[in-house]
Amino acid sequence: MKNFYITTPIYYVNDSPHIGHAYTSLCCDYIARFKKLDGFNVRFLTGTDEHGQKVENAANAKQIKPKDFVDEVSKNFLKLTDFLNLSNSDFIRTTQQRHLNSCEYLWKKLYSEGHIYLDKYSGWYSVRDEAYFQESELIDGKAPTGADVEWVEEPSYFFNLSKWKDKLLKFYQDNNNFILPLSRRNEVLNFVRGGLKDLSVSRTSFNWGVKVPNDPNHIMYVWLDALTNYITYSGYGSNEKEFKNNWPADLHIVGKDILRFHAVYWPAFLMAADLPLPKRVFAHGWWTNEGEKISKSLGNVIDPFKLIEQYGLDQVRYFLLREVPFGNDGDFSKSHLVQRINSELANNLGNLVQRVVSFCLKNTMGKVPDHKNKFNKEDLEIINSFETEISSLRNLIDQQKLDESLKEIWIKISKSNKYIDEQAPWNLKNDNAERMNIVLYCLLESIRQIGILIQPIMPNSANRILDIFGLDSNQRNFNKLGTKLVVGIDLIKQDVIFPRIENK
Ligand code: ME8
Repeated sequence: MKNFYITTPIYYVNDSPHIGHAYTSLCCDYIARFKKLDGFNVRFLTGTDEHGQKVENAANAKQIKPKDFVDEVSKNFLKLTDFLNLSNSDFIRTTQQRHLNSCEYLWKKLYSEGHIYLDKYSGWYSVRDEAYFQESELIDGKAPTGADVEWVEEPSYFFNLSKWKDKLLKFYQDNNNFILPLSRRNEVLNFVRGGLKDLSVSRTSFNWGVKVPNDPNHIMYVWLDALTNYITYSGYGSNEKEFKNNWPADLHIVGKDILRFHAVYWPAFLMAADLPLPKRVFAHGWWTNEGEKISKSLGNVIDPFKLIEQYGLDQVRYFLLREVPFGNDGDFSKSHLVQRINSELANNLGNLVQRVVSFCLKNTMGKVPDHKNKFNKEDLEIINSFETEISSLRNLIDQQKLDESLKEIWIKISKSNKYIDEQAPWNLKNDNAERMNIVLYCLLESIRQIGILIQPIMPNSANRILDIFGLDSNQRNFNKLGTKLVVGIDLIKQDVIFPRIENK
């Protein structure tokens, strides 16, 4: 089996989970589930980023010890993982011993090879971004993200980032698709071409973090600590054999705001440590809420728990994956959500299933009817197009064209809807029962294939569709798309799969 390793960013525990976290995680889950159904040995990692000044400040504000604070808040992210029905293989926390060990191991490696040296930092720092900024980058005295910056002067270890500029540029050139989408790739290239300064990788003005080996007054820069999570999980510094098998990652999915850390700093750290580089970093866009930037001060933060409670998990999963071309910014609008649920889920998909199954329950004694191998051209198009469909889906998923892959499946659904209207089995009932049976067979077979294909998007609803045919779990993988429905099996009725939402 081929390996596939995908990661979400690890989330800061200074705050409650919001739609941005849910979105990144869902996109990864879609890809992870797709790959698993497609026969890959998938590892999918998510977790929480628990160190740094931002988290220490948040704990102080609540007058709680940082460790107690992160233990509490991390639970909310773990709960979200469950709530979103993520198929993650592990949930890493940067306060875990396994992670402290791998951070120390990496530091020692970088230090012993001469890539880290002690000096003094003086410059701007944004706690919200946990990032250093040069004077020239500030806009009206603030970080480009709008976050406040503070002047920091302290002894600091530096990573010799400047030395890696040419090697990074060569790597980007040799690996054209390392950074996607391409527009973001260009931003990164311009940044690196503009010259890299050595990066401060330790702080002394707070305590909450991984202590620098042999110099415990220094706390490792939270981004060096956080990025290391991806190799901690793979067994870096603890299990060489496992690490060889589990690293590099195939895909880091991140938000556009943290691309620089993943596409510049991370590859440079890895090169310096003589480690293979991840195969791809994909940066997705940001959501606004009904046209407005999402922020706590505006009070328009979208709570994923509430959203799912109100509209249903699979409905929200579908909407977030479908609404925005993956990589672009997008706007969250309740009316769009309701519209998509009613038209694409309830009408196009739900109705197709309901109509066909109810008709069979009345007219084929609730069984998969016999086709007698008398398929015509239209029939064969409905039941045999899965090969082109799955290969096109594979292509789209491997380029992270997530929304397009959903469109592709809905084209298949539309074709089945068109077929049912054109073939009109209800008109065949009285004088051509044989033809009616063939048409119904093809529709049921198409529904089975659709059920298989939508599993990574809407696992629960897909299972309910596949339960109609009483299929075992090993009958639900993509390599079973071609095994046609067995004539004569009983159909098991399901309640409405996607109820319509009535607008008040
Ligand atoms: O950055 N729309 O964690 P984080 C879409 N700990 N995505 C959004 C968003 C929005 N409105 N707001 C935030 C960190 N995000 C670090 C990562 S990885 C080694 C360390 C996304 O909790 C954001 O782009 O601040 C990012 O990918 C993710 O939420 C986590 O953000």
